[in-house]
Amino acid sequence: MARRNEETMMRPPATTLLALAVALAATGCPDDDADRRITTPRAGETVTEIAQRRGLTPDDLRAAAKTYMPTGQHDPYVMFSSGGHSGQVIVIGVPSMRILRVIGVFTPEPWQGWGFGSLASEEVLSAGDMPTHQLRWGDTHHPALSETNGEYDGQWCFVNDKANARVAVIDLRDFETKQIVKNPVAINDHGGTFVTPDTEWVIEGGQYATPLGWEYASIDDYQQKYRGTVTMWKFDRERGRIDVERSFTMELPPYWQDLADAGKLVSDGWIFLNSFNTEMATGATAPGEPPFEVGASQSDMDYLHVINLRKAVEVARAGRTIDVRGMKVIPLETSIEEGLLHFVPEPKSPHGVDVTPGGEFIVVSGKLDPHVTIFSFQKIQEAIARGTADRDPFGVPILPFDQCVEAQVELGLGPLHTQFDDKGYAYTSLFLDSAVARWTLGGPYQERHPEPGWTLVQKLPVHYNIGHLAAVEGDTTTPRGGFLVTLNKWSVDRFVSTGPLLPQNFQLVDIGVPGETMELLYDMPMGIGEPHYAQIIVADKLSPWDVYPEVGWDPLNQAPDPNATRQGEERIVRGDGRVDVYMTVVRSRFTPEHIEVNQGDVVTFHITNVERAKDATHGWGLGGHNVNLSLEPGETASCTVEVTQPGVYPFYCTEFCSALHLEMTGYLRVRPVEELGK
Ligand code: CUK
Ligand code: CUA
Repeated sequence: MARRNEETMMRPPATTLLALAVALAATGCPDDDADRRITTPRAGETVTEIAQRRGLTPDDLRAAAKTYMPTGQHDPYVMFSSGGHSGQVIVIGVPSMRILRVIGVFTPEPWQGWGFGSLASEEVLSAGDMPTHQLRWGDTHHPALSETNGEYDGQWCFVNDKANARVAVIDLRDFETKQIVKNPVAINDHGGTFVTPDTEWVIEGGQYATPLGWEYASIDDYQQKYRGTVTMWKFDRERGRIDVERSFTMELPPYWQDLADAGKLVSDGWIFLNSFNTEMATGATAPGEPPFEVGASQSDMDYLHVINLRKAVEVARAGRTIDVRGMKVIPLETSIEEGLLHFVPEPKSPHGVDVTPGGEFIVVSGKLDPHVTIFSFQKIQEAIARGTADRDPFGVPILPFDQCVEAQVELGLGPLHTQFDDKGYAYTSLFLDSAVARWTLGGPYQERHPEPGWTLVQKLPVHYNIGHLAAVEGDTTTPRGGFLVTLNKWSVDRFVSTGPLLPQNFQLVDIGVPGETMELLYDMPMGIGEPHYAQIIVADKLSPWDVYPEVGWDPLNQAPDPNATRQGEERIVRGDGRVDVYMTVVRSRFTPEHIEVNQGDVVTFHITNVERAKDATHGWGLGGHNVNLSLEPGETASCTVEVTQPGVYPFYCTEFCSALHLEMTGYLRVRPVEELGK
């Protein structure tokens, strides 16, 4: 069904469009008053007349026909986008570019009751806290869908928090966050999350070097005491959790590790991580000294880190680690001794690192180099076998650039990130050029396209300053092609102004046709933080639940909740300053709806939505207490309130669930201490 959708999306009815094109070419835009063009339709207008009235060109109509999802129809693809400093993950239908859902991850999200009183959400969020204080904000960068054999399997989504070096696990049965782990070694991260082809490991590379384990060290001791990191989080698919005990970190030189990617197929078992500031600049520590911007951009080459993950796992299992705040850390000397880490020079102030679908090549972009550099995995292996006397200041072997490079392709200014399609093309974002470059892969991909390998085919302007880009399953072993979404940082003039803070611009691009035919289709304002990376999955691979499997379900543990309440068994249990309210919810009442407690009581509500109808979600908002729960059909949620302020507090259903939704309310009455005993 969805496959049929895909195909019809790619081929709009040609005859209709041709007729429109002819008609539109013959006339012009009737007037330039945009408002009047919209508000003065005539009865029985044809598509051509509407297009004429609105001043739409044939290209506009083609684009519309490629993106429009008729009412009630589903998108064939789903994009999981990081939410940047919103701290969330945003789920978007492609090609319609409709937001389907925002998933609360690192930042409280009121609609889902995420971090607004629900004990389950507090448990997840507080697991990511610092020992001394709460963290309730995150900066999500790179979502990673779980993979089986290098293909998305639609089961899990991971995402990192750059600000605080945390990783979250989202269960795609209910699209909710189940776990947040705080990295005990690093305080911030960037090169995460990227998964190995069977999701055994979730990679989290560091960013700005700091002393390990959140220690203090003077900036004068940068080279001695500051370190980079990469953490391999072990994912336990059965439990649906990262297993911290079986995870480990590798200590790296104090370069700023940036993006990471896992090898696949021929390069399975290896990890590639690029870096900048191999100059080890320490910034303007005194007036007149060069800022980081200058100091970290001096060298022509930085280092691609080539890591033998399989061997690193053995070394960690053999206990050749030190303990840093409970995390096993492989010391840099051990990595060098065991041959876990090699460097390959990469030009210049690199940003993206992306492994080709078959795992043969590693594509690196240098922000300050107009080329992408393509390294051959096989050549890197041969160079490792050959050995090298060249070492960085920490003793890490540096493989000769010329022995590892396969090709360089000049694309334009500010190349960042690369995606792949099914036709042997690669797509690289050009930040400074504000463009997407389509270029050809060589080697085993040569037969898929007519052009010579390793050549630029087309540059498509985008608006503006593109960061990441995402093609359909474009970083898997089997990319689909079809559509590409560009995640543009600036929107400047693309939308109605909403003041000095502008949305980002997601642009949908048709990449379904080979050659110089990429076509810009649609602008989507993204006014929710600044997304970085996104991944697009075929919608058919997702099989989320319609309602929770049984009434009284605990979504955090995906199991029946011991505090679930059946209808007829609702009750209030009191004792020793504690009150437990076992409540049910159904259209259109709470049972019980009157609860009287004493000032100072600690009241825990265990609320079960007994509905089995799809979409029959209720909310539970309690005035004056910063509490809102979302109760999806079957769900049991709990929430604890310490009632310190006497008064009468209505609670009510926050989802408009039925005709008598407004009647769906109750009172929590808190008797003042002076009244007690009267
Ligand atoms: S990064 Cu933002 S454009 Cu954090 Cu992957 Cu490159
Ligand atoms: Cu339940 Cu409104």
